[in-house]
Amino acid sequence: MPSKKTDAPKHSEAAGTQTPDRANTNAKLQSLETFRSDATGQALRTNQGVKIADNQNSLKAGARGASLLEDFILREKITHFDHERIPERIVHARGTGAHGYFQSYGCHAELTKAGFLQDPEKITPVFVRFSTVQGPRGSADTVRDVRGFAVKFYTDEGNFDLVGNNMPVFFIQDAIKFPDFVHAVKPEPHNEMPTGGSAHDTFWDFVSLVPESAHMVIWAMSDRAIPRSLRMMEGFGVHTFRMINTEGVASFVKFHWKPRQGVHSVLWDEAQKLAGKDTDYHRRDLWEAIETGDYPEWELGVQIVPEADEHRFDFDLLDPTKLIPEELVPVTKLGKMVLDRNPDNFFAETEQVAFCPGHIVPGIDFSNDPLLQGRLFSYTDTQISRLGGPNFHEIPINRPVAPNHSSQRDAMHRMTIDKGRASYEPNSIDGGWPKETPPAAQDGGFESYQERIDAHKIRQRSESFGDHFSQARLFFQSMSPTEQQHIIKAYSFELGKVERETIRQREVNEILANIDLKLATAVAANLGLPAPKQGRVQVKGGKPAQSKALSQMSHPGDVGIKGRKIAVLVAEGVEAASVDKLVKALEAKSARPMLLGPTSAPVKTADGKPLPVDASMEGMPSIMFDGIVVPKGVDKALASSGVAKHFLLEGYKHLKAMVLTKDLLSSLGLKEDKGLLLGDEQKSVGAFVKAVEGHRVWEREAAAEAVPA
Ligand code: HDE
Repeated sequence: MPSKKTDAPKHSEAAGTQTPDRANTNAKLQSLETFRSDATGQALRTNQGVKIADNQNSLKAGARGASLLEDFILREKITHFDHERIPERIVHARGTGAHGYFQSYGCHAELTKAGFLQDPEKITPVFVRFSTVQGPRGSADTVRDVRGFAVKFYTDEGNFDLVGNNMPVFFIQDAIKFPDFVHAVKPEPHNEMPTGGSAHDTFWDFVSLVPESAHMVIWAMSDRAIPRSLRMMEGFGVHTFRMINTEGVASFVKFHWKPRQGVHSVLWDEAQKLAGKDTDYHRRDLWEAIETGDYPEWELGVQIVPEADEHRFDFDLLDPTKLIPEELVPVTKLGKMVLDRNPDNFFAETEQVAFCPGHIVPGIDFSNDPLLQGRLFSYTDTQISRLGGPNFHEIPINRPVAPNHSSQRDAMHRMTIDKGRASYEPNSIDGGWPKETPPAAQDGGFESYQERIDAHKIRQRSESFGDHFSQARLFFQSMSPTEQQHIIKAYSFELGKVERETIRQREVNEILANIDLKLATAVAANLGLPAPKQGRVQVKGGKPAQSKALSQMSHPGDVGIKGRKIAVLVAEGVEAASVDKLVKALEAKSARPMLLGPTSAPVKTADGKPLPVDASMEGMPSIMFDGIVVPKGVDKALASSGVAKHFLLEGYKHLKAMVLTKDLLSSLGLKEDKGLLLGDEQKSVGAFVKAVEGHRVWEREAAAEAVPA
């Protein structure tokens, strides 16, 4: 049958769709990785290499006898098991990773001397870890939260970690407030609730008292916080960094990742349901996309500001609660990243990967952003307790591909056996090796940007960090009406879960009223609070007044419906030819159609043959799909099934593109619209594909309100 198998192909099959160049590079990289262990054809042994004859029974005095302490096989196995867990990350504990590569679009020598940005022929391996922030390792993927977007570039000059998020700003301006912020957003200390969300008193207490958080909080209340897929998120370096060329000329840069799949979200109702029905929704989506060869792709770009223009803006480039509107400084694309290989082992790779914003290479440097400066310390520090000592750079996933020799020695879990007698520099005993490389040499050593500093040692927030509302306002006013409504609903939902009325009122009066009075009034009404007359803060209102790039609607992507999941509902009596046509048409567009039946058993077609299905409608509800199509011959069977009707009505409510038959449409009581099409498969598929490309049928929102959830 034409249905695409849900059993994802194995690695090697997916690799078959890679370009020969890429397959070679992957094979070469993997052959260097001698630490990857494959037990196929190997005997079971103890950790000391002794072959094991019986892995079913411990050693006892007689078959019913007492266990014997001398059973070193039992003791070794249980001891290792007892220590299998390591501490999860204090934030960003829930994550998923993938391997891939980065390729520069050209030579960017004018901007930076970083080697991986000089040559379009060069392939730089990367490992990416996406994450949520608040929840523990086992929490749900689709909670409302910021997403981590951390990329490790294994460059020839050492590892470069771009440890960003899917939102371009942050909650606080100074690292000293980070523990306070994290304590406020994490589950409350007395009862460890809620898991994975910010809808609780301590979070809203903190952010309503700290106006610098206003901008990031409105991003977190927007659809950006409930992505449809990790493949459909933008990424941002957040802080201002520097890039430096061979002449020593520096520019300020802000990093951006632009997904070719577009920037899309699920609806809040879907997000909540998915958290229960598929906790691993994002993880699974990324994994399956890579296994089936739909490799997600992002373009790396930078906004470039010459050093001389540092003070050109009405905000401070060093303030991490501000973005540079793309209308003021457009994004220059430098290269692309493709994720094309799933990890072999979650723990060894995704869990043990250790990112640090301080991992940079020649040609890249920091700015004085006080949040970034704190991060430079924090990440290495946290790895020492999480990964058990300072040798975590020797764990395979963290090892640079560049050679690494130093006089650092010993410590817990040291893997390298350093030869030679001199573990100090300078030395004459080992010929002076390893030696420094002057920055001016070919492939020179790292040199910090020589920034002149002449200042008082002082604890003070710069006045230029003082405007907390202009960009939050810019964000709200740049949203489409639909996106604005979603933001109003998100604040209302979250604040509705806050027990203390003083906190709700404070957020409305002291924060929202300063962002936008319409927003504050609507949220106040939903909470039954008096509406504020005006904001208390005189907001400057920066330029521009609107930034189109902030709206997700401006990022539809350019890969059509590639990798989108489409449900094809089948039941007894289905016309096989109709299914065939639909599936072929969708596959021709690189979408992923799946046949769903009343159960997981094959259904009988109109000509009496069994048609295997991929899953049942209950097992894979409509929230897991981007569109729904109904082939011919199943009207009656679907109209008389509660599960099928729920599937279709829920899909309609969630604004999915659908192809239905006339009879089914009227028995569901729905009306045709731009994305609800009547099939004949052939005529409707073109319009259906267009509607899926649009992600959701936004025009349907008002009509869908009336349909029960
Ligand atoms: Fe992090 N952050 N962070 N953070 N962060 C961590 O490092 C920290 C910040 C981000 O997939 C921790 O290895 C401080 C901004 C990501 O492994 C920790 C401050 C941004 C990840 C830490 C910040 C991030 C982390 C926890 C304020 C976006 C996950 C475990 C000064 C630009 C990386 C770990 C992964 C992880 C500290 C603020 C992104 C505790 C002190 C701003 C994507 O070191």
